[in-house]
Amino acid sequence: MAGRGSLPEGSLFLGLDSSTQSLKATVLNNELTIVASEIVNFDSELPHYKTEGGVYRDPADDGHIFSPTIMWVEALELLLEKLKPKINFGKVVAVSGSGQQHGSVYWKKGSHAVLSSLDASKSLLSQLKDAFSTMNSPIWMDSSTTKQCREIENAVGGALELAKLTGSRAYERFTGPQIRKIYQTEPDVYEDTERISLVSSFMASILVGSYASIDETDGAGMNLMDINQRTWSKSVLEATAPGLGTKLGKLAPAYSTAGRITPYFVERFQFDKNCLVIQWSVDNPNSLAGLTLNTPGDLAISLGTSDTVFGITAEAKPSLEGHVFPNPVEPDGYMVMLCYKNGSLTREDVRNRCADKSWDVFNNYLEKTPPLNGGKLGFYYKDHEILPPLPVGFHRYTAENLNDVTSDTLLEREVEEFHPPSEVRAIIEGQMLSMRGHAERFGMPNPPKRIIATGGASSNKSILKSIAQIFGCPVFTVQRPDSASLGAALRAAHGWLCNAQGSFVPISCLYKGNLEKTSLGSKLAVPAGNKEEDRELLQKYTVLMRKRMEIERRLVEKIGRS
Ligand code: ADP
Ligand code: XUL
Repeated sequence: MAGRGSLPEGSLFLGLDSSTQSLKATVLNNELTIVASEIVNFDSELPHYKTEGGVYRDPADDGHIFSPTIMWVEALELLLEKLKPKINFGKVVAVSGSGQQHGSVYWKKGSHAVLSSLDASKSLLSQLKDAFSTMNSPIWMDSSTTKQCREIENAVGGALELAKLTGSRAYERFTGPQIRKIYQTEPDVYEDTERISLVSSFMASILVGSYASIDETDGAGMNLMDINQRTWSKSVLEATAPGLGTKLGKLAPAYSTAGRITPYFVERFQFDKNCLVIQWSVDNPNSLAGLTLNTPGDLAISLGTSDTVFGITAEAKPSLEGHVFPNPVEPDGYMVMLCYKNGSLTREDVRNRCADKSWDVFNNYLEKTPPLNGGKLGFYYKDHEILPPLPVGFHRYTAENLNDVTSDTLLEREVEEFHPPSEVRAIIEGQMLSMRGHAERFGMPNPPKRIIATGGASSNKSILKSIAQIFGCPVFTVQRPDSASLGAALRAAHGWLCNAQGSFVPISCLYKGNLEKTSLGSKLAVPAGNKEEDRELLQKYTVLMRKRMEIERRLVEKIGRS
């Protein structure tokens, strides 16, 4: 038995991240050093599904975006095959994971029997391909449930009431509105479903060979869980679909154990039969764990497929904007978050149109255009945006009297296009100004003590430089941009320790006083400018940010979803 905070010598902890475009793995040893990592990219390594960026977009139903459920199963098998030569699975004492939030899986009646009797001589794909009542999983990028959102909000007394109850007003991508849409438009599918999993609990279910619980943190992204009680809310369940409670099963805290790994993985991949599966949770909160975010003044910015901004808070104070989720590693704490749909894929679009499909050219343009971009403000929505709720479309403006920093009444005019280098700067500055404006409005730290950047685009130093200038604070990064799978590996260790101690143990016990010797420590990537000219620039960005928020408000009034 290990002492408090210590992990068994030679043990390994596996963290997986089932995200929009890929399935990733990070393996930590008992000193919390990364010893292996692996990735399966859905588009390029599983090309037979013909996904783009891991998803399908329905041409006949605007905003309907989904992924083939079985692709995630095949990816799991492939990832473990790729990881097999790199690590000894027999040394893995605990595995946990992270899933893209909100996505849901519909298990067909009778599937539990299939799941609990997997045959190690056959592939998972062949055994689970008929286990679902619908082959496609609605995912977080979907925005086709506005009607269902309004119905659920109205049934519980309005948007703010729903936010107070569940942590967020109704959002199209949240699982409750998605389930209601299936119940209304495909009643046979709903009827034929014995269990609804989230991406996270779905993957955990495969590993334990039984239906795993939805964890409380991921549950907060459904518009179904009472955020204070951490139980399903009866009134919202009733407003969503009949008989829903029995299809959801029980909730569980993220640090609890889902079960032991099922014999399938012991026989096929030589996992130890005592290997624990710790509850899977959701990606942004897993990143919060992986970034060891525990100071209220810190802000994290994740630049993955989605862009998110998040921090921690002691109390849940939900409002009409942003989301409140339980903190996955701190039972009494919460995290607050903002989410943008037009993240990396929309930046890639600008890169492909304006910068020869190359990040080097993109960065060169970003570096050679001056900060503030001569007052150019761009709004780039390649997909229907979440924040603000605006439809597909690009809007470009130039603010005119930017040198008058005392003026809050900048004049702007709408323009057709920017030349390529300005377009590149406009998409980066625009997103960071929006993040700063909304984070301040949501009551997140202003200015933050520091920002920790993560996600695929956080490897881009030129983008990090803009973040530091616009927020006026230093920007840190962690060893690898994939903090969600790192966080999942750390949570695997945390769950293992809680299990060994027989009760909750603070996660910091694992690394207190030792963080810099582990793979979890963050490093300064861009310092905050402290010269007079940096302060002047920050002031001008503040003026430009207010202008942007004002234009955004007008756009929402004119063309926004309601
Ligand atoms: P996910 O949220 O699906 O886990 P990732 O965090 O893996 O996504 O990020 C993937 C994205 O990272 C890609 O879509 C790509 O656009 C972006 N990316 C990778 N390298 C760079 C770079 N040097 N500059 C900007 N973006 C990058
Ligand atoms: C969060 C959200 C996205 C997904 C991406 O609410 O919708 O960040 O979690 O995987």
